[in-house]
Amino acid sequence: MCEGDRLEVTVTNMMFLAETPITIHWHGQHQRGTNYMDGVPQLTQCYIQPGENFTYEFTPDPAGTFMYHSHVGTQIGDGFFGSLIVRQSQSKDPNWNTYDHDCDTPSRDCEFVAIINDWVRGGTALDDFLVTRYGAKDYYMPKTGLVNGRSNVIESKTLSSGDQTATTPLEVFNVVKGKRYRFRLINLSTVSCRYQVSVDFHRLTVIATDGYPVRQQVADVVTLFNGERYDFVLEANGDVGNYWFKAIPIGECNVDPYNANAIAIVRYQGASTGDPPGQVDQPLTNTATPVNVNMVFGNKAGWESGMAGAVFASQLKSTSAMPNELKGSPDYTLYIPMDQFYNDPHYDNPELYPYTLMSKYTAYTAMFNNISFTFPQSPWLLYPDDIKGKFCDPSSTDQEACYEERCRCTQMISVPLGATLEIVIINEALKSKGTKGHPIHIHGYHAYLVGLNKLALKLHKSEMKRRNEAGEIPKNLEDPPLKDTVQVPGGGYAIWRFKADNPGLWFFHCHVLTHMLEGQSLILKVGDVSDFDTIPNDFPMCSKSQVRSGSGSGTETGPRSGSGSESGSNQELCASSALKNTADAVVFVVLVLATSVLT
Ligand SMILES: [Cu+2]
Repeated sequence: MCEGDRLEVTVTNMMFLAETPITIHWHGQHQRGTNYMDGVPQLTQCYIQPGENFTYEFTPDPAGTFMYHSHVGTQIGDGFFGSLIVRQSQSKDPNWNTYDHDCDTPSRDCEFVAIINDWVRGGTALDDFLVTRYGAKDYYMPKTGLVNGRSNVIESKTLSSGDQTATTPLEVFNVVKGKRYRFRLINLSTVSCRYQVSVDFHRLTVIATDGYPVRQQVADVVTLFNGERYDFVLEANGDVGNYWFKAIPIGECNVDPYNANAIAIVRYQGASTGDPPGQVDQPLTNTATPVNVNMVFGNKAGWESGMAGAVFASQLKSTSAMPNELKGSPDYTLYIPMDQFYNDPHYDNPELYPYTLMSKYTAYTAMFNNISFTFPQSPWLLYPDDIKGKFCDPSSTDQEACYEERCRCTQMISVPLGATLEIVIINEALKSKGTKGHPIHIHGYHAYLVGLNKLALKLHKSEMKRRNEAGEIPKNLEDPPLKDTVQVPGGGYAIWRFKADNPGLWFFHCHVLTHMLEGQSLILKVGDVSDFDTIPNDFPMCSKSQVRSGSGSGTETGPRSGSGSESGSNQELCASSALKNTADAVVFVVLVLATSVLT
């Protein structure tokens, strides 16, 4: 769709058999004025129960590469997602001239979307999740990666037939020699699958991340962590032929014998329809020192730990300067430490977790501020009076005690509307095995990534605070990139700056779904309840009789459910790829009505 269009999507939950509720989040969209359309269950809306409808309506902002996905459980792992591409006019896109716009055949608009994800073998219902995550890891780990829902080996998700596989034709990106193509990469993995993307013997010019443009950065490999997007331009300047598009996982998706490679084909016009030559397990490049944009940090501290060619996310440059009001001392600096413990006694209580497969103290529990998040009993945005005082923050918990025993509560951090913020996310890695990084996602905002580094194998919050207050942390306060998701390395930090000018309740969480579910989440409350967006009168409350139903009651534009098709006269011009179901397990029906406005 185009910038300025209105998006209206009616979701019908038809998962009667699974009795599973759903919601949809529009990842990276600011929802300014429409906090209640953000799709976080038990925070901004009620669950959409089987048989119920919900209509999301908002004007997408900002423009760029985004996606929609379920925000319930690990439903993303079943393919409950799609891309949301918001295009911009020539005058507004600083990188407009880096790619072509006249690819008449076979790709009309010289653009491709590539959603990359891990195909998690285990079921994604909570029971299966617990058993497989904490008991039968072999079953749980992905052995397959997908590009737009396709792979040459897709394993069955059924427990009883775990060895069965299916194949699909691979995704093919058809190009014409001499043209320049914009690729929009999205990582929607469930577990901690970081993907290194390359196209054999082609260089990639990175032009945007998380929807926002950056100055051109040439790369041979682009790494994406869960929830991230990178846009690059591929110039079809090779010999006519077929080339592998490779998304090679690192981390827990690439531990022998698990290898969730995700592959596709870049095919030149005039080439055969066969597979490209060569192996798919490592990038092939003509460059002596390959450049890896957003490369994962190694086990040593610092940027200089033997990683030639690494360009970290914080080293990308925005195409516009950071506002002056964010360059000075911020009104508030929030230090948010995180870690993963494995000492939760709850997991060994058979009344709470009746799974004999789980052995003692094997369960990781991810958290912020040593607190595992629990969802409120009802969506606070809709029922602010119901649950006053039922929140916690670091000051209301014994932080030292929480290092030893798991603390669980509905963590909320409040900041005044309009304040300038610096959020220092610290991956302490004090107790976690290894030094796993975490991709942290913020709702409602993009923030300037002014700093990112790995300082040590372990990094206590107090040490990070001391260094930051002493001015020892290098920062780009001129033109840092805007991000909504950032990978924070183990023993390292990421520093975000932004103005808290979007009031409401915004989820802030790790985008590794298993970590999010364990409690690596919190609520950022911006402003007071009186500052929040007014909830429409017909907004569904958590009572079945009040939920807006498929009959069209309470709607102002007529019935919205059920057809499963797109409509709107501008679809062909602009919005045809705005909503693209990319996996075969999508289980809902959408009706999209997109209308262009005068621009
Ligand atoms: Cu995490």
